[in-house]
Amino acid sequence: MAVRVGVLGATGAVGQRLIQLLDPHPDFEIAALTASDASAGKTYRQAAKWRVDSPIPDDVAGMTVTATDPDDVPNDVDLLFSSLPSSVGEAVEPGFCDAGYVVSSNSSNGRMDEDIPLVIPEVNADHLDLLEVQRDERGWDGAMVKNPNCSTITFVPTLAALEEYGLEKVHVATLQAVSGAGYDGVTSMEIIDNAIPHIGGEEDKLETESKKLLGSFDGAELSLNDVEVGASCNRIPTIDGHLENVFVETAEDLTPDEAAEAMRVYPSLDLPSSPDQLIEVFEDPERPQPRLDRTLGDGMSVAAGGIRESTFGLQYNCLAHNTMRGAAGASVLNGELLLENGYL
Ligand code: 11C
Repeated sequence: MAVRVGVLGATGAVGQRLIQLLDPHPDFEIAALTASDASAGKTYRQAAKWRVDSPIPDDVAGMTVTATDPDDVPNDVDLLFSSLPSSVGEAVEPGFCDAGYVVSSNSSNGRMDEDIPLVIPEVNADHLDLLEVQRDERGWDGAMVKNPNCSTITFVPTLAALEEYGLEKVHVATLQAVSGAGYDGVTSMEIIDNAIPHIGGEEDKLETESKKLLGSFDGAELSLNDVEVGASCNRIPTIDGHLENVFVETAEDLTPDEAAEAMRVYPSLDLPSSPDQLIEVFEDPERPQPRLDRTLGDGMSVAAGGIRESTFGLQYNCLAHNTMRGAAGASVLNGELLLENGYL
Protein backbone atom coordinates (compact mmCIF):
# COMPACT_ATOMS: atom_id res chain seq x y z
CA MET A 1 0.00 0.00 0.00
CA ALA A 2 1.26 3.48 -0.85
CA VAL A 3 2.55 5.70 1.97
CA ARG A 4 0.33 8.76 2.42
CA VAL A 5 2.41 11.90 2.05
CA GLY A 6 1.91 15.65 2.21
CA VAL A 7 3.67 18.68 0.78
CA LEU A 8 4.34 21.66 3.06
CA GLY A 9 4.60 24.81 0.96
CA ALA A 10 2.88 23.14 -1.98
CA THR A 11 2.27 26.26 -4.07
CA GLY A 12 5.93 27.43 -4.35
CA ALA A 13 8.51 26.58 -7.02
CA VAL A 14 9.89 23.50 -5.26
CA GLY A 15 6.43 22.52 -3.95
CA GLN A 16 5.17 22.34 -7.53
CA ARG A 17 8.15 20.19 -8.56
CA LEU A 18 7.40 17.92 -5.60
CA ILE A 19 3.84 17.44 -6.82
CA GLN A 20 5.12 16.70 -10.32
CA LEU A 21 7.44 14.00 -8.90
CA LEU A 22 4.92 12.54 -6.44
CA ASP A 23 1.96 12.15 -8.75
CA PRO A 24 2.39 9.47 -9.85
CA HIS A 25 4.96 7.76 -7.60
CA PRO A 26 5.28 3.99 -7.01
CA ASP A 27 5.43 4.26 -3.18
CA PHE A 28 3.81 7.56 -2.27
CA GLU A 29 0.30 9.00 -2.56
CA ILE A 30 -0.37 12.72 -2.03
CA ALA A 31 -2.89 13.15 0.79
CA ALA A 32 -2.21 16.67 2.10
CA LEU A 33 -1.16 20.02 0.69
CA THR A 34 -0.37 23.05 2.82
CA ALA A 35 0.45 26.67 2.03
CA SER A 36 0.08 30.09 3.63
CA ASP A 37 -3.04 31.04 5.59
CA ALA A 38 -4.15 33.11 2.57
CA SER A 39 -4.40 29.92 0.46
CA ALA A 40 -6.09 27.76 3.11
CA GLY A 41 -9.54 26.58 2.03
CA LYS A 42 -8.89 27.07 -1.69
CA THR A 43 -8.52 24.22 -4.14
CA TYR A 44 -4.96 23.65 -5.26
CA ARG A 45 -5.88 24.91 -8.75
CA GLN A 46 -7.15 28.17 -7.22
CA ALA A 47 -4.22 28.56 -4.83
CA ALA A 48 -1.27 27.77 -7.11
CA LYS A 49 0.00 29.72 -10.06
CA TRP A 50 1.18 26.49 -11.74
CA ARG A 51 4.43 26.91 -13.68
CA VAL A 52 6.13 23.53 -14.05
CA ASP A 53 6.42 21.86 -17.43
CA SER A 54 3.56 19.34 -17.08
CA PRO A 55 -0.13 19.88 -16.23
CA ILE A 56 -1.36 19.87 -12.61
CA PRO A 57 -2.35 16.25 -11.91
CA ASP A 58 -6.19 16.11 -11.95
CA ASP A 59 -6.53 14.57 -8.48
CA VAL A 60 -4.24 17.25 -6.99
CA ALA A 61 -5.96 20.17 -8.75
CA GLY A 62 -9.20 19.57 -6.82
CA MET A 63 -7.61 18.99 -3.40
CA THR A 64 -8.22 21.59 -0.70
CA VAL A 65 -5.10 23.36 0.56
CA THR A 66 -4.80 23.75 4.34
CA ALA A 67 -2.76 26.07 6.54
CA THR A 68 0.72 24.81 7.43
CA ASP A 69 -0.28 23.59 10.88
CA PRO A 70 -0.01 20.05 12.32
CA ASP A 71 -3.67 20.24 13.45
CA ASP A 72 -4.77 20.66 9.81
CA VAL A 73 -2.86 17.68 8.37
CA PRO A 74 -4.58 14.26 8.62
CA ASN A 75 -3.03 11.91 11.20
CA ASP A 76 -2.73 9.06 8.71
CA VAL A 77 -0.23 11.04 6.64
CA ASP A 78 3.19 9.51 7.46
CA LEU A 79 5.66 11.61 5.52
CA LEU A 80 5.78 15.32 4.79
CA PHE A 81 7.95 16.89 2.12
CA SER A 82 8.79 20.44 3.15
CA SER A 83 9.65 23.18 0.68
CA LEU A 84 8.85 26.03 3.05
CA PRO A 85 10.85 29.26 3.05
CA SER A 86 13.53 28.76 5.71
CA SER A 87 12.06 31.31 8.15
CA VAL A 88 8.70 29.50 8.01
CA GLY A 89 10.37 26.08 8.15
CA GLU A 90 12.28 27.09 11.26
CA ALA A 91 9.05 28.15 12.94
CA VAL A 92 6.81 25.23 12.02
CA GLU A 93 8.81 22.11 11.03
CA PRO A 94 9.73 21.11 14.62
CA GLY A 95 6.02 21.18 15.53
CA PHE A 96 5.27 18.63 12.79
CA CYS A 97 8.08 16.35 14.04
CA ASP A 98 6.80 16.71 17.58
CA ALA A 99 3.32 15.76 16.37
CA GLY A 100 4.72 12.50 14.97
CA TYR A 101 5.29 13.30 11.30
CA VAL A 102 8.47 12.31 9.50
CA VAL A 103 9.65 15.35 7.53
CA SER A 104 11.94 15.26 4.49
CA SER A 105 12.85 18.91 4.15
CA ASN A 106 14.45 21.02 1.46
CA SER A 107 14.36 24.14 3.67
CA SER A 108 17.75 25.47 4.71
CA ASN A 109 16.95 25.97 8.43
CA GLY A 110 18.68 23.47 10.73
CA ARG A 111 20.78 21.80 8.04
CA MET A 112 23.94 22.11 10.14
CA ASP A 113 22.33 21.06 13.45
CA GLU A 114 24.32 18.18 14.90
CA ASP A 115 21.36 15.82 15.26
CA ILE A 116 19.73 16.51 11.89
CA PRO A 117 20.86 14.17 9.10
CA LEU A 118 21.83 16.16 6.01
CA VAL A 119 21.69 13.51 3.33
CA ILE A 120 22.44 12.84 -0.32
CA PRO A 121 21.52 9.13 -0.43
CA GLU A 122 24.32 8.15 -2.81
CA VAL A 123 26.91 9.96 -0.67
CA ASN A 124 26.08 9.50 3.02
CA ALA A 125 22.99 7.29 3.51
CA ASP A 126 24.59 6.05 6.76
CA HIS A 127 24.00 9.50 8.33
CA LEU A 128 20.30 8.56 8.53
CA ASP A 129 21.26 6.67 11.71
CA LEU A 130 21.59 10.12 13.35
CA LEU A 131 17.81 9.88 13.69
CA GLU A 132 18.34 7.69 16.78
CA VAL A 133 20.36 10.52 18.36
CA GLN A 134 17.72 13.02 17.25
CA ARG A 135 14.94 11.01 18.88
CA ASP A 136 16.85 10.85 22.18
CA GLU A 137 17.74 14.54 22.17
CA ARG A 138 14.52 16.09 20.91
CA GLY A 139 11.97 13.57 22.17
CA TRP A 140 10.10 13.77 18.85
CA ASP A 141 7.73 10.98 17.83
CA GLY A 142 8.47 12.01 14.27
CA ALA A 143 11.79 12.80 12.62
CA MET A 144 13.55 15.34 10.42
CA VAL A 145 15.90 14.75 7.51
CA LYS A 146 17.27 17.54 5.33
CA ASN A 147 18.70 17.66 1.84
CA PRO A 148 21.40 20.23 1.09
CA ASN A 149 21.30 23.37 -0.97
CA CYS A 150 21.01 22.78 -4.74
CA SER A 151 24.48 24.09 -5.52
CA THR A 152 25.97 21.84 -2.80
CA ILE A 153 24.23 18.80 -4.31
CA THR A 154 25.73 19.60 -7.71
CA PHE A 155 29.41 19.23 -6.72
CA VAL A 156 29.47 17.01 -3.62
CA PRO A 157 28.78 13.72 -5.50
CA THR A 158 31.84 14.43 -7.67
CA LEU A 159 33.95 15.04 -4.54
CA ALA A 160 32.63 11.83 -2.99
CA ALA A 161 33.81 9.98 -6.09
CA LEU A 162 37.34 11.38 -5.56
CA GLU A 163 37.45 10.90 -1.78
CA GLU A 164 39.72 7.85 -1.92
CA TYR A 165 42.49 10.14 -3.24
CA GLY A 166 42.37 12.22 -0.02
CA LEU A 167 40.54 15.53 -0.45
CA GLU A 168 42.61 18.42 0.89
CA LYS A 169 41.40 21.68 -0.69
CA VAL A 170 38.47 22.48 -2.94
CA HIS A 171 37.51 25.70 -4.63
CA VAL A 172 34.17 25.90 -6.38
CA ALA A 173 32.73 28.79 -8.41
CA THR A 174 29.07 28.57 -9.35
CA LEU A 175 26.92 29.91 -12.19
CA GLN A 176 23.41 29.43 -10.85
CA ALA A 177 20.07 29.50 -12.61
CA VAL A 178 17.38 32.01 -11.68
CA SER A 179 14.90 29.32 -10.59
CA GLY A 180 17.13 28.89 -7.52
CA ALA A 181 15.82 32.27 -6.43
CA GLY A 182 12.20 31.08 -6.67
CA TYR A 183 9.51 32.56 -8.84
CA ASP A 184 10.62 36.12 -8.34
CA GLY A 185 13.90 35.09 -9.92
CA VAL A 186 12.22 33.50 -12.92
CA THR A 187 9.70 36.22 -13.54
CA SER A 188 12.00 39.15 -12.89
CA MET A 189 13.73 38.85 -16.22
CA GLU A 190 15.80 41.97 -15.61
CA ILE A 191 18.57 39.43 -15.14
CA ILE A 192 18.52 38.75 -18.90
CA ASP A 193 21.75 40.03 -20.43
CA ASN A 194 23.25 40.24 -16.96
CA ALA A 195 25.20 38.19 -14.47
CA ILE A 196 25.00 38.85 -10.75
CA PRO A 197 28.26 38.34 -8.89
CA HIS A 198 26.91 37.27 -5.54
CA ILE A 199 24.07 35.30 -3.94
CA GLY A 200 23.46 36.11 -0.29
CA GLY A 201 24.64 33.39 2.08
CA GLU A 202 25.28 30.88 -0.68
CA GLU A 203 29.06 30.58 -0.25
CA ASP A 204 28.66 29.62 3.41
CA LYS A 205 26.22 26.86 2.51
CA LEU A 206 28.58 25.24 0.02
CA GLU A 207 31.51 25.50 2.41
CA THR A 208 29.75 24.04 5.47
CA GLU A 209 27.21 21.60 4.02
CA SER A 210 29.88 19.84 1.93
CA LYS A 211 31.97 19.16 5.05
CA LYS A 212 28.95 17.71 6.86
CA LEU A 213 27.92 15.52 3.90
CA LEU A 214 31.46 14.15 3.57
CA GLY A 215 31.82 13.78 7.34
CA SER A 216 31.70 10.53 9.25
CA PHE A 217 29.18 9.25 11.78
CA ASP A 218 30.45 6.85 14.44
CA GLY A 219 27.03 5.86 15.78
CA ALA A 220 26.93 8.64 18.37
CA GLU A 221 28.47 11.75 16.86
CA LEU A 222 29.03 13.24 13.43
CA SER A 223 32.49 14.61 12.57
CA LEU A 224 32.83 17.13 9.77
CA ASN A 225 35.27 16.27 7.00
CA ASP A 226 38.41 18.39 7.36
CA VAL A 227 38.68 19.20 3.65
CA GLU A 228 39.05 22.97 3.13
CA VAL A 229 36.30 24.31 0.86
CA GLY A 230 36.11 27.80 -0.63
CA ALA A 231 33.14 28.90 -2.74
CA SER A 232 32.24 31.83 -4.94
CA CYS A 233 28.64 32.05 -6.17
CA ASN A 234 27.11 33.87 -9.13
CA ARG A 235 23.71 34.11 -10.81
CA ILE A 236 23.35 33.79 -14.58
CA PRO A 237 20.29 34.21 -16.85
CA THR A 238 19.39 30.52 -17.21
CA ILE A 239 16.02 29.17 -16.08
CA ASP A 240 17.15 25.81 -14.60
CA GLY A 241 20.53 24.15 -14.01
CA HIS A 242 23.49 25.13 -11.85
CA LEU A 243 26.93 24.94 -13.47
CA GLU A 244 30.02 24.77 -11.24
CA ASN A 245 33.78 25.05 -11.86
CA VAL A 246 35.71 22.97 -9.36
CA PHE A 247 39.42 22.82 -8.44
CA VAL A 248 40.50 19.97 -6.16
CA GLU A 249 43.81 19.33 -4.43
CA THR A 250 44.26 15.75 -3.24
CA ALA A 251 46.81 14.02 -1.00
CA GLU A 252 47.41 11.27 -3.56
CA ASP A 253 48.34 11.92 -7.18
CA LEU A 254 45.20 12.06 -9.30
CA THR A 255 45.23 12.20 -13.10
CA PRO A 256 42.29 13.43 -15.18
CA ASP A 257 41.78 9.88 -16.50
CA GLU A 258 41.63 8.48 -12.97
CA ALA A 259 39.20 11.21 -11.92
CA ALA A 260 36.95 10.54 -14.91
CA GLU A 261 36.93 6.81 -14.15
CA ALA A 262 36.24 7.37 -10.44
CA MET A 263 33.26 9.57 -11.29
CA ARG A 264 31.99 7.19 -13.96
CA VAL A 265 31.96 4.17 -11.66
CA TYR A 266 30.61 6.02 -8.62
CA PRO A 267 27.44 4.07 -7.85
CA SER A 268 23.86 5.18 -8.06
CA LEU A 269 21.25 3.47 -5.86
CA ASP A 270 18.22 1.32 -6.50
CA LEU A 271 15.61 3.79 -5.23
CA PRO A 272 12.66 4.69 -7.49
CA SER A 273 14.02 8.19 -8.24
CA SER A 274 17.69 7.16 -8.64
CA PRO A 275 19.19 7.76 -12.08
CA ASP A 276 20.86 4.77 -13.79
CA GLN A 277 24.12 6.73 -13.90
CA LEU A 278 24.71 9.24 -11.08
CA ILE A 279 27.63 11.10 -12.68
CA GLU A 280 27.70 11.28 -16.48
CA VAL A 281 31.25 12.09 -17.55
CA PHE A 282 31.87 13.88 -20.85
CA GLU A 283 35.45 13.92 -22.08
CA ASP A 284 35.26 14.23 -25.86
CA PRO A 285 36.54 17.73 -26.74
CA GLU A 286 34.63 17.47 -30.05
CA ARG A 287 31.34 16.80 -28.30
CA PRO A 288 28.64 18.94 -29.90
CA GLN A 289 27.41 21.66 -27.57
CA PRO A 290 24.89 19.87 -25.40
CA ARG A 291 21.45 21.45 -25.26
CA LEU A 292 20.24 20.40 -21.88
CA ASP A 293 22.54 18.27 -19.78
CA ARG A 294 20.31 19.25 -16.85
CA THR A 295 17.73 16.71 -18.05
CA LEU A 296 20.13 13.72 -17.88
CA GLY A 297 18.66 10.89 -15.81
CA ASP A 298 15.28 12.67 -15.73
CA GLY A 299 17.00 15.59 -14.03
CA MET A 300 18.60 13.41 -11.33
CA SER A 301 22.11 12.92 -12.76
CA VAL A 302 25.14 15.18 -12.45
CA ALA A 303 27.08 15.95 -15.65
CA ALA A 304 30.86 16.36 -15.35
CA GLY A 305 33.41 17.34 -17.96
CA GLY A 306 36.39 19.50 -18.83
CA ILE A 307 38.55 17.38 -16.52
CA ARG A 308 42.17 18.54 -16.69
CA GLU A 309 45.27 19.20 -14.64
CA SER A 310 45.66 22.82 -13.57
CA THR A 311 48.00 24.92 -11.44
CA PHE A 312 45.61 24.33 -8.54
CA GLY A 313 45.25 20.56 -8.89
CA LEU A 314 42.50 18.80 -10.75
CA GLN A 315 39.98 21.02 -12.50
CA TYR A 316 36.55 20.11 -13.87
CA ASN A 317 33.03 21.42 -14.42
CA CYS A 318 29.79 19.89 -13.21
CA LEU A 319 26.14 20.67 -13.75
CA ALA A 320 22.85 19.49 -12.24
CA HIS A 321 19.18 20.43 -12.44
CA ASN A 322 18.73 22.65 -9.40
CA THR A 323 15.01 22.20 -8.77
CA MET A 324 15.04 18.44 -9.56
CA ARG A 325 18.32 16.85 -8.39
CA GLY A 326 19.03 19.88 -6.23
CA ALA A 327 15.71 20.33 -4.44
CA ALA A 328 12.43 18.45 -5.04
CA GLY A 329 14.09 15.30 -6.41
CA ALA A 330 16.56 15.37 -3.51
CA SER A 331 13.74 15.47 -0.94
CA VAL A 332 11.83 12.67 -2.69
CA LEU A 333 14.98 10.53 -2.83
CA ASN A 334 15.46 11.08 0.92
CA GLY A 335 11.82 10.02 1.44
CA GLU A 336 12.49 6.85 -0.53
CA LEU A 337 15.60 6.21 1.60
CA LEU A 338 13.53 6.68 4.79
CA LEU A 339 11.01 4.15 3.50
CA GLU A 340 13.71 1.65 2.51
CA ASN A 341 15.27 1.95 5.97
CA GLY A 342 12.04 1.34 7.86
CA TYR A 343 11.43 4.86 9.14
CA LEU A 344 7.90 4.98 7.64
C1 11C B 1 19.90 29.61 -5.20
N1 11C B 1 20.81 27.65 -4.13
O1 11C B 1 20.16 29.13 -6.30
C2 11C B 1 19.86 28.72 -3.96
C3 11C B 1 18.45 28.27 -3.71
O2 11C B 1 19.49 26.70 0.60
O3 11C B 1 17.99 25.54 -0.40
C4 11C B 1 18.30 27.20 -2.66
C5 11C B 1 18.48 27.71 -1.26
C6 11C B 1 18.66 26.57 -0.29
O4 11C B 1 19.62 30.79 -5.02
